[in-house]
Amino acid sequence: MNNYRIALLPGDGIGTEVLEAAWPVLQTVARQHDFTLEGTWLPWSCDYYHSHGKMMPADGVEQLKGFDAIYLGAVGLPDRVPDHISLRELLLAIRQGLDLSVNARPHRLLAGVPGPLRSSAPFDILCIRENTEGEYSGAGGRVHRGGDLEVAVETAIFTRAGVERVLRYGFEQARQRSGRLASVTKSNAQRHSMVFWDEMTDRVAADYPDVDVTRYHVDAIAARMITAPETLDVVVASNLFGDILTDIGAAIQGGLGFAASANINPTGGVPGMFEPVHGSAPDIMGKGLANPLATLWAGALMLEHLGESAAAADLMDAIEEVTVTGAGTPDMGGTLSTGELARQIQAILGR
Ligand code: GGG
Repeated sequence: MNNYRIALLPGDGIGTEVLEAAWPVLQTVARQHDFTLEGTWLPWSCDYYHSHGKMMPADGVEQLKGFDAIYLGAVGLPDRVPDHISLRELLLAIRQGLDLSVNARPHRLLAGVPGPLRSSAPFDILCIRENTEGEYSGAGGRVHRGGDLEVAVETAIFTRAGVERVLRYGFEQARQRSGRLASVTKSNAQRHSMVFWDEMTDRVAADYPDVDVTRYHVDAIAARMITAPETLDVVVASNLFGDILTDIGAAIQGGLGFAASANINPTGGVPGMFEPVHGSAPDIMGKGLANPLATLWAGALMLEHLGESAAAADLMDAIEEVTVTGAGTPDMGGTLSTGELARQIQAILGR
């Protein structure tokens, strides 16, 4: 029987609530499919920062290498730790430390979820966001702090290896899906990095003559995701552009409560990290209002990545067996709490 060691990082705010709700559901589906999930809860968070002066131990990334996957809730409590510290020292540090170069985010409507768009045309978009460099490289600095001559510089770094590997992953996905790929830049305005991205797209496309490539500027594809999402399939974008586009993706699939995310290193050898796209939502924390579906969907992505495809499919089916009834948390127009919604799904899986 396969046993998978999972690092559980609830993090902050509703991260704890959604992960605590989702974890028993994953254990149930594992039991039904004859494998086990052995969870280790790691308290790395803004609270941890207050008692230790850092978001995770100095050897945190090394510790994570001992697991098969990382299941994360949310990071950040701006009243306690500035967001640029909590995000960079935990979420971005793990992505960069494990070289999780691909952030894959599926956007489609779950059964029964109306979504906000006027058109009822079904859409199924896989956004692939470059995850370790680009605009979030962390390079830059500030001088003359607080003075009239103050300068802030943030340098976006695009490496040939970094751009090529995320594009290549996108082309592989496109090949397995509809054979269509959208490459996103702003190369009319950003004449160095984004022209380079276009050139790399052409270079990689030469190895995938069966994939139909369309180039979009980020503003144009942002509008298209709202007006005609059914025309898009695999979308590959830089770290910042992907971050923004996947919030639009979340919005058109009904909200951030539905959006799941897989951070992976396509070369393997390190654990992937699976998380809801949403943050810690301090305004609703502790109230049982958080939607656990994004975290459960992220759990399905984790099971798929671990090679447990049948369990992942069963989990998604159970989620949709509930959503199709209209039952849900308040953000879905329902009355269920975080735990109640997760337990309904668990009950279906345990049948
Ligand atoms: N669920 C993880 C989380 O807390 N996300 C909040 C966030 O700000 N993420 C930024 C990012 O994905 O780069």
